[in-house]
Amino acid sequence: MKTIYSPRHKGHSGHTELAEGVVVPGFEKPERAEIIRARMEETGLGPVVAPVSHDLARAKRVHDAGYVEFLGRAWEMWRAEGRDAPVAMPFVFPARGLRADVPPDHVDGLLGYYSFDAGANFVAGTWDAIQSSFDTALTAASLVHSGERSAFALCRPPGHHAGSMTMGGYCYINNAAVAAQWLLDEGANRISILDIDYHHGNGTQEIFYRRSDVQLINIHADPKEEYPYFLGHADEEGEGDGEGFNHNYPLPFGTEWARWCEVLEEARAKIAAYAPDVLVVSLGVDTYEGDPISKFRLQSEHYPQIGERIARLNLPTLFVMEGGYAVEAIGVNVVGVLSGFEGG
Ligand code: OKP
Ligand code: ZN
Repeated sequence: MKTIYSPRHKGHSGHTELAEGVVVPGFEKPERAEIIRARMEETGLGPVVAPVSHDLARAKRVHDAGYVEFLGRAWEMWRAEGRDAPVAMPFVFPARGLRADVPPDHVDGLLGYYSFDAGANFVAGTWDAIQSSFDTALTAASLVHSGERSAFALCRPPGHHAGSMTMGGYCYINNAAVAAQWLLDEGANRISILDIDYHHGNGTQEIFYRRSDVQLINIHADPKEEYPYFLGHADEEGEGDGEGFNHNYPLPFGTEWARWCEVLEEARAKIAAYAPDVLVVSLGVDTYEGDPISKFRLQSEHYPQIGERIARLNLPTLFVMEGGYAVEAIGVNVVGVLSGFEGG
């Protein structure tokens, strides 16, 4: 299996986040992708190749055009305010009772207008990293489109929390959604997205909620007790044309392999029944017991079994990197899924 990877992700570094009332260094840091890449090379799973540049029009197929353009301007607008602060972050949001239909002019207003939380911050290299992550997803998608059984997009920053016009949860452009739309635009009829990150992929759900050409299955921590809190309940089944094509499996804190795997089997049955042309896996390994921000209890030995079960669907499969923050184990767990898929 080829891995698509760009060192340009490293420009997105030195940012911070709000955690438990304090500003701390971002958990979503460059070491994550570097440790995965090192593990790929060490295990010889396959070549690691650079992405090819793609037109941002492909991002605008699932995102608002003004939103994508703002992502490209946010850092220079921040600097134009004469600020020295190395991190641009939002602090005011158009929540209930406020107008969400009029974009403000000022950068502070725009950062909040296009965010659902304060978790997608900008430093000087963020936009370049976002573009490289987008290119990585689409380059991997084109490998699968041209007949490879699978490909791994080592995307950073991740994407599954990014909605049609909202960033948040470390995500800006929704790489998996952009890849799914690209595959449809190139001739696929149906795509399934299986999101196995610990957190619900609220952005992907929002993007495809009214559509029947993308089936979305999410296995995640119950939003009643875990981030992103405001989407991911079991009764969200899609609307309009999309009714019946969205499946959420919220699970409690402390979920272990036996239960998680039962749910994976339900998900596999749903995917097999839908019979997609391509399966896109939003691959997060923050279900790991040692993850610093998550509360499931999967162990390293389980990740190859996940890959092996996904492979049994016998579908062209695109893996897109999402979360996973136990930096010392993330390489083993991600490569575990991919090598399990390839048959050990
Ligand atoms: C992104 B992905 C930790 C608070 C959690 C947001 C988590 C985003 C997870 N201090 N903040 O789905 O892994
Ligand atoms: Zn996550």
